[in-house]
Amino acid sequence: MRRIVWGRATSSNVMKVLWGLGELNLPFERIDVGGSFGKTDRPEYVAMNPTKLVPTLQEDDFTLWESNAILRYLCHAHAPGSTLWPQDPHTRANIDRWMDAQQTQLNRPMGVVFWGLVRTPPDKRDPAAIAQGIADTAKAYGLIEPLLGRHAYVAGSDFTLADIPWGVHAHRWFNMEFDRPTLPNLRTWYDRLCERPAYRQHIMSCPIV
Ligand SMILES: N[C@@H](CCC(=O)N[C@@H](CS)C(=O)NCC(=O)O)C(=O)O
Repeated sequence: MRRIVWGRATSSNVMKVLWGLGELNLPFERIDVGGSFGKTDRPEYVAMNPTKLVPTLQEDDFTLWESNAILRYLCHAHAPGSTLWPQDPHTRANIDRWMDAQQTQLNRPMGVVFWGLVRTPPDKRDPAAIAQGIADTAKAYGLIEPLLGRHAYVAGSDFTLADIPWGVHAHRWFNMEFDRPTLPNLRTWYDRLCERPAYRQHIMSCPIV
């Protein structure tokens, strides 16, 4: 089977999939599209992913888009017994909830901070919007801060899919230059993620651009 990840490695949503594949030890190829690489509006890409966004996963003639759905698919199809996404309904629902919460709670404010500090030249920045984005991001991270004081990972004592969407953004959060509100449990968890080979390879080694 030929497995391809379509998407530039600097995209947070592509990073989730690369990290997940690394955790599962699943081989893949990656093709650069999106951002400065373009090509996401070509008919052959739109046929796979009508949102014209990245990532898209292709396994032979099966294609899937939406990063969190791809992570769940990979576990379901290729690692059904994995502790990344256990089959117990309550455990799995909790993991799914935190994956969704990254999209609904964290993504927007983190995007304001990232675009404001990284993708906008200093003279064009809106300091008030960035400050609000930082406060809102800290509030979103505040949802997992107490959990991380009780157990090592977002959904319990095991590393699971719930850690991946939040963990991709944590690397940016701790490595962009600004005055960070203190979230000690988040920091300890981030340091723990930094020990994982797949995190080092796909998240830490990628420039924040
Ligand atoms: N909900 C989608 C969002 C995908 C998305 O917004 N991708 C961004 C990159 S992080 C994108 O494609 N941006 C345009 C581009 O890179 O050309 C997912 O999780 O996969």
